[in-house]
Amino acid sequence: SWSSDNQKFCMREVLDTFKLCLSPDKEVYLEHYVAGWRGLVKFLNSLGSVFTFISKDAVSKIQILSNFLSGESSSQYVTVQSMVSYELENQLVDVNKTGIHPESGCRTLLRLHRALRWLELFLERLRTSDKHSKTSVMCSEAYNESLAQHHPWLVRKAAGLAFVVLPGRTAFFEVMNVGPPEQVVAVLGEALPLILEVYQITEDLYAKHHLLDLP
Ligand code: 1PW
Repeated sequence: SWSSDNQKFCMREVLDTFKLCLSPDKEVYLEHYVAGWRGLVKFLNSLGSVFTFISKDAVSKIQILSNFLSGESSSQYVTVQSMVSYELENQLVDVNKTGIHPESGCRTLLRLHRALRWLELFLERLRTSDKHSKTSVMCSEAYNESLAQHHPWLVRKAAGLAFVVLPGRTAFFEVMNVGPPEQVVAVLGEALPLILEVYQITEDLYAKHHLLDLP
């Protein structure tokens, strides 16, 4: 997301997009979820070219979901809840792990959902960190606690190498472009509970339908 006046990335706008995800009755709007991820990808890309390897997969997942959002069944893809019902009712999900529906909305969103947990853990560490904390350590701890469990060795290795060259905390805060460190902390403190809620609602929905291990 880019602010209109200076054309710079602004993390506040991305976090605001995730806030828009929740409907009044606590469903998750797919359009805003995807828009939030678009913003995160811009952020990753502005951290440097080593992160393109990480963002590339997210970009392809975003593209798959965008195609559903603008496709002929778009009315079924308004919320994550309606997507899950629609794909399950129409046998569009590879629930038997036979590899017949490799690009279902359900399995595609699951990958972003797992990555959102990583992001949430990382940003929570960042929020409570002090000026001596290392972003690389916070990022890899968050990764090992979450997404790493779903990745093969080679991806874990590559991710670990990318974390090492993450900008330090001060530079990282500057790239986020939300103001002085106190402001970053405040913005994170406001946005993280909402991201966590989006995560938890999705997690509960997927658990209820036994979709958490989709291949
Ligand atoms: C500093 C902020 C960090 C937040 C951004 C998180 C981005 C997450 C993307 C990680 C991608 C690593 C490389 C790709 C691995 C894929 O194999 C994997 N995808 C994900 C998103 O984990 C699994 O997808 P697949 O292969 O089953 O289609």
